[in-house]
Amino acid sequence: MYWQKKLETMDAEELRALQLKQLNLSIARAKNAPFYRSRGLREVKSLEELQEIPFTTKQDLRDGFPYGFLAVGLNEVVRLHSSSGTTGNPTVVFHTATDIDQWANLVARCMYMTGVRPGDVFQNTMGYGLFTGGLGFHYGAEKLGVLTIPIGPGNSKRQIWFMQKFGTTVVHILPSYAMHLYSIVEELGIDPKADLKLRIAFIGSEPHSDEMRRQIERLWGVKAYNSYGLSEVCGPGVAFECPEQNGMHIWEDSFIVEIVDPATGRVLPDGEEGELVLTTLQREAMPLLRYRTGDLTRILPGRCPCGRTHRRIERIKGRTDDMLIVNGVNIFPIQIERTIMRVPGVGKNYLIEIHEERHMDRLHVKVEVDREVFHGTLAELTGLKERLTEELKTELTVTPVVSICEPGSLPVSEGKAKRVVDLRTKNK
Ligand code: DLL
Repeated sequence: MYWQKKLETMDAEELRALQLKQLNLSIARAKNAPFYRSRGLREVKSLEELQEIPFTTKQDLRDGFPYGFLAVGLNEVVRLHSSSGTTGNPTVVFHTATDIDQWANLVARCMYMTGVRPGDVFQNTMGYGLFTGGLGFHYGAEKLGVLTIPIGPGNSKRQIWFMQKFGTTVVHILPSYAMHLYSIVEELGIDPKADLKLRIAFIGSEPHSDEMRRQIERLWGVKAYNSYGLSEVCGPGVAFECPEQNGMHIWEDSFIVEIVDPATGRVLPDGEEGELVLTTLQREAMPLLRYRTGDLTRILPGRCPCGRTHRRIERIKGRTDDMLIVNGVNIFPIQIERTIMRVPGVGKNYLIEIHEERHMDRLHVKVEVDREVFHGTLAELTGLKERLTEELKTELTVTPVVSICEPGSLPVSEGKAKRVVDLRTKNK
């Protein structure tokens, strides 16, 4: 059963007692890893004492490459995953058989929460291999007892063919790919609502706005659930939306959650926005203590009407290093997405470019429009461009240069979407 009622609805005090017990186990395990051994860790008497332990950063993981964080013997490790670093050593994460099982359990719990049951047909379009999106969901879905199609990413026509032939009901997909795949469905003259059996989409692994989620739901005729995770602490299955679709429950029997000020590292109270810091409570091969995820969010106050007591984090706003500074103004790409998605007929794909023009930054926003819109009159297109410019200016306080682009003309990547191209020489 993956409605784990006792664990999922535990009262706060009980949950804290469980966390403290597990935290000391994690500390004891971590001491076996060369990195933590050198930190002289000791047992903690209360959860508050966790704050005395220094943070672990992505740089620490890179410096500890390849085995510096391994806390068990190699004979106990059954798998490694890695995150796609752009510079330097990649981040490598090890798993024991128990780690894999516990991770699958979390994913199964997430899927069950949204109503997936044996008898569903689950198409997993995320990448298999070192990336955790594919295998993470695969093991979770099989554990739940659901027919799983390990199709992986790409080959859009084949994706749709599988959906039709096998009557796929649940899909795991990058939000950017869900938008792109819709354009292929359209091209093929298929109406997903009438011709497919899809009812649920799991979307995650990259920042996306609620507006984009609602578009995906509307276009595909599904309920789309936000799914958050990172390979350093397992992969998908860390935090997930319940049917309320209001924030993601973060599984506090497996992780201790802190939100800190990214500049000072000070722990912030619930409700304040900051960087998410995670401590693993179950992991054997590679426990992490106070890992700085780099992701910006906040803990939503109050209890969720669904009855689960594990706290909810708000949709990820971006990473601390995603923030763009355009002529001194701070901008998160997601603000741009949110704004363009609100305009009908716009935004299935978009690209943000920052140019340098006469020593000033210039923000360019390129947006694809729907085919009917693109073939509209010049006056209509000019009107649309003006409206987008105006709305972006109101949201960002910076006036962008908006370009209207033909559907299918902007780059599509097989993995996570690359939404920002910074062409400023000072950022090279
Ligand atoms: O992206 C794990 C995953 C796979 C999550 C499939 C959900 C679905 P990494 O490749 O290590 O792992 O990237 C982790 O992606 O720190 C966030 O910055 C970002 N991210 C993940 N989920 C979300 C989300 C997987 N729902 C990094 N919203 C994280 C926004 C997300 N950003």
